[in-house]
Amino acid sequence: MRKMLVTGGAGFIGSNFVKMILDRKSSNRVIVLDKLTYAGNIDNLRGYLSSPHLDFVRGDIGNAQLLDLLVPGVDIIYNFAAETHVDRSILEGGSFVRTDVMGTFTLLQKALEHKVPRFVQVSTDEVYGSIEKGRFLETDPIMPNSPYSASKSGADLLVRAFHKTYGLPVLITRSSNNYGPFQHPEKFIPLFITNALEGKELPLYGDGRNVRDWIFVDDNCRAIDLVGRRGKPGEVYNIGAGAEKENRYIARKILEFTGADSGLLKFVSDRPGHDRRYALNSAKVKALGWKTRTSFLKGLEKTVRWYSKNQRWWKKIKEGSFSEYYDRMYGERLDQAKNRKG
Ligand code: NAD
Ligand code: TDX
Repeated sequence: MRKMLVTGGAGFIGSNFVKMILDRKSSNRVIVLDKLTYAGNIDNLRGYLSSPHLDFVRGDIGNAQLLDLLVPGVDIIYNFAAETHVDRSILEGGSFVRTDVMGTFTLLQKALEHKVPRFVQVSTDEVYGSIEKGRFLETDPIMPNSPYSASKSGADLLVRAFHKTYGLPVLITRSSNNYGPFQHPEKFIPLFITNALEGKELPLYGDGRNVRDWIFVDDNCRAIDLVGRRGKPGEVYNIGAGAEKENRYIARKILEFTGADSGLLKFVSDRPGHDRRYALNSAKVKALGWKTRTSFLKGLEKTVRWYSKNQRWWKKIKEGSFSEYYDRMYGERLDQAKNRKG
């Protein structure tokens, strides 16, 4: 029996990961530690909370006393917990530094103190910054451009330092943009799908030609699990599906799949410091035996279907404090877009 500590296990990727592990019906025991911030959602683990293989603890990865209770005897830590939305990091970066940098530091300290044999840091391709041509390799320098990616980079550097200095057996995964069921509707794909389903405008930043390398969440979860089991301590693994798409292409596909009016698409003022393009070389994780199973259009169709069928899940989120955030982030931008036309 392996005992796993999964932080951020009530978020989008973390909850998909935990459910994948529990669905395997092995003897593994999973402890989820999650603060349940605005982005964390206990509903994401519905149907699994009564499992004898799962313990859910609400708490902060920066709480050293709590970690002293949870970490002893753990075989592997997967650190998914983070503040994750670039736009929010532009409005207020403090919580990103506190959780992504300081929280990870506390978790590393406790992993070291309690001699945890494996520590997987779930990082992102955004730490590399933007690339015009070609694809990032694990050996490329870190050049973050947003307070979010700078905080994740800080965490990556601490993780590396704990390996070099103290020999902590760490692994870092850097995946590209995930999409799929249970993603918070603040992010691009679920925001556009749910707005389209509600007949609301789809606010596309800048010229809509920024490129992200999209990966279906299940594919990333399988890769993270593989790196946790077979990866080499001290190493970084890129995880990308090689599905590089312009945002405007995705927006149009979402309009097509939802059957919404194409007039809903609005070009609004750009995100400050907006990275133009992300693309990853994932040969290293492929050499461990991983490959993608879900193509982009299949994954997008599946995702549109999931959001169409699970309206209660996302309406509950959108009707809450999210609406204040939405007005702050998009109100003026959408007004300006209307005035430009008029
Ligand atoms: P998410 O925002 O959906 O979930 C984050 C989870 O962490 C939430 O459940 C939240 O409650 C929890 N959390 C936040 N602060 C915490 C704290 N101090 N202590 C304990 N729990 C806390 O994010 P996600 O999209 O699922 O991302 C998960 C991880 O994957 C993050 O580390 C993110 O940087 C990384 N990542 C995400 C993507 C992506 O496209 N979504 C891509 C690459 C890497
Ligand atoms: O309303 C929008 N309009 C728009 O044009 C939003 C929310 C986004 N966009 C654009 C910005 C990006 O070019 O869509 C693209 C994707 O945006 P996000 O979903 O905010 O993702 P991104 O900024 O690329 O960061 C994501 O991928 C890497 C995650 O949020 C991070 O947590 C992850 O590390």
